[in-house]
Amino acid sequence: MKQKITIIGVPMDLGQMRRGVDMGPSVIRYAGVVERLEALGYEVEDRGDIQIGRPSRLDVKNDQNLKDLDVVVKANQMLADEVMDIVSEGAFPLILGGDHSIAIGSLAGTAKDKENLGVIWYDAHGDLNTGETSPSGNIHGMPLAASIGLGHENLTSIGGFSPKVKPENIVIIGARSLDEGERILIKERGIHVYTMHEIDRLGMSKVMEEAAEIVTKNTDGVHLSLDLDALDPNDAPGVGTPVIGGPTYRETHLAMEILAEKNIITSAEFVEVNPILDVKNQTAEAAVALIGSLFGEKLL
Ligand code: 4U7
Ligand code: MN
Ligand code: MN
Ligand code: MN
Repeated sequence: MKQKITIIGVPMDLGQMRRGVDMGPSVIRYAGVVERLEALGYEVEDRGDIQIGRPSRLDVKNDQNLKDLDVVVKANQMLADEVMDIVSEGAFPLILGGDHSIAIGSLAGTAKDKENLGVIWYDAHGDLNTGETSPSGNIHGMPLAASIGLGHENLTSIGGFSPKVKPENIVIIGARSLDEGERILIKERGIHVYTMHEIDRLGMSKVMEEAAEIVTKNTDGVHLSLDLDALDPNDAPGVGTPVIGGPTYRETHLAMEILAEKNIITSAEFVEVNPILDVKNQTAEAAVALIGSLFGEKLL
């Protein structure tokens, strides 16, 4: 029997400044995610959305260059608890964002009972900033750093343990916008990164083969964190921080198909879809099509 898939939505937009990404879970549902998975023969439970609080004023930085920290922390704690519960039921957690700050809670929930979680971070960015290195103070640029134990304690301690993942078990794919502090960290900690240069040179197929090998070496599960801004903005225009020159819709499908073939992913999140910036729900529809491929949909 196929593993049950449990969906949880996280309508979070406080990790960055473009309003609208809180509607991500909703538009991904409208694009037919449940129906798509059911058509593949899965039992799907949709638990609805985590309740996100509102700060009295938006985008206010604290003295450590972190915007809306308290509300982001609270939502992530709730998400972590929810994901732990889904995992304990034996279901596959499929998390719909929301901005990428929610990966802190996703990883807290999925890493809880694992010795070594592997992570595929499919993103135009590294998301390895801390309050000290961030040029923006936006927490959606910090979740991967927080998950390896770096940054504000309220972020690193979500779920009650830290770190969630070891740097050597992480592979970033699609990077083309890295800040100075992130570059230093990548080198210091030995994080594996396939930038657009390697994707162009090796091709997506080889990149995914290598990435799959890295994240399954000595690990007991693999989380896929897919930021829709990883895709070229021509194929995914509905994102708050687009960067030209990304992998295409087709290349990203291939990436998902290879992950499906290898059957290594144990939890996944699709984040940063912003319908206000989208063109006819194209980005949400891309997310749903990619989810289909990740769960084994084939053309023939
Ligand atoms: B996303 C940025 F400076 N690095 O920290 C920052 F370029 O989750 C962007 O990948 C972060 O979309 C993008 O603000 C975060 C910036
Ligand atoms: Mn990004
Ligand atoms: Mn991101
Ligand atoms: Mn983004």
